[in-house]
Amino acid sequence: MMNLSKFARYPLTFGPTPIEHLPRLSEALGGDVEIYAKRDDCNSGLAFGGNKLRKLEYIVPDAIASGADTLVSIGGVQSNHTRMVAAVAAKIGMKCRLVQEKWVPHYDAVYDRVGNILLTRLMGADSRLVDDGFDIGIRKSWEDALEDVRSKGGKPYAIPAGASVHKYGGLGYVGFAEEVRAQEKELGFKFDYIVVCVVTGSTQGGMIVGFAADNRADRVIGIDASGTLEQTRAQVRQIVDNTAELVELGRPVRDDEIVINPDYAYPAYGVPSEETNEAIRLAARTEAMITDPVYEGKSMQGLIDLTRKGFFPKGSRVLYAHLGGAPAINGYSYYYREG
Ligand code: 5PA
Repeated sequence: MMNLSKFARYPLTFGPTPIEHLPRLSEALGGDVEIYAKRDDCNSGLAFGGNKLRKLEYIVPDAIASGADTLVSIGGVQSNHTRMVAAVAAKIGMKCRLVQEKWVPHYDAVYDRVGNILLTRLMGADSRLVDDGFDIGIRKSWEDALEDVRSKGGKPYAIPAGASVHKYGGLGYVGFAEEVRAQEKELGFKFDYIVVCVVTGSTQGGMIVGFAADNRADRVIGIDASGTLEQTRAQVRQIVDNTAELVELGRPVRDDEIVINPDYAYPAYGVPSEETNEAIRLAARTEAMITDPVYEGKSMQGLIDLTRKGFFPKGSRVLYAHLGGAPAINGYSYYYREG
């Protein structure tokens, strides 16, 4: 019914990620819904891990086969994705050239010194800051970086923002769905909903294809953190179609199986609202689970608000996909100076 195993996979993660019950958070939200987290934030020993490694496991074999010597990618100043590309380059012995754009109107004094970008530099990546603003699409600055590597005699391998519109970008999160199904068998129950942050789209896109195989793609609730809903939705659609064909899902995915909630992305990509910060504090204080102000804090905010509003019927089991991203919180210290 679906064929993921035909694709080469280069292991970068520890293996299946744990599913953790969050009883104190569930209780704090009224106790009518049981909340669990799948800890993809703890998936690897490579530079704190996160969702990008699942995607990159299916991209690295193609990069190696291409004969490239330099991975080239793009993100914001505090991009988790570029941290992960830098980590993978170090691990497989390639060079790494990164374009880091001013995606976020945020001005902590050390924003471009700490967290993700600090780790990225530490791992030896050639990281260049440029002035362009937020856009999840293919960027000129990225094309320029590829050309720059070529002009210096290097052989670049191109990885787009979030590893999303890469032909194999969606495969990793098809694997996530297969992993959840196997874990559900052991747990003896199935999750009613999965909550996941969405920006460049291949995390949720892959999950949608993976869960379409047992007809519950519409239970994957994407929480938009991009603030550019139409573009993100169109990109998810494209990734779903491409990935469904690759793994031979055997049927088209309907539009109503792609669920993205835009209500928590305010005030802007990369900027937390007061409610985002309250969500980050609640997860930290009930479960010591650290979420960041750009991505997981917003999906946590969505999870909390939807639970309080009664969106999930009483007795539901909800799986929060924790995709990583905690290092960025260091670039936002002013918000949390009193906790
Ligand atoms: C990111 C993305 P997608 O981009 O696959 O939709 O995933 C959203 C997401 N959570 C969710 C975390 C921790 C993320 O890092 N990060 C990007 C980055 O440059 O880091 C691609 C935007």
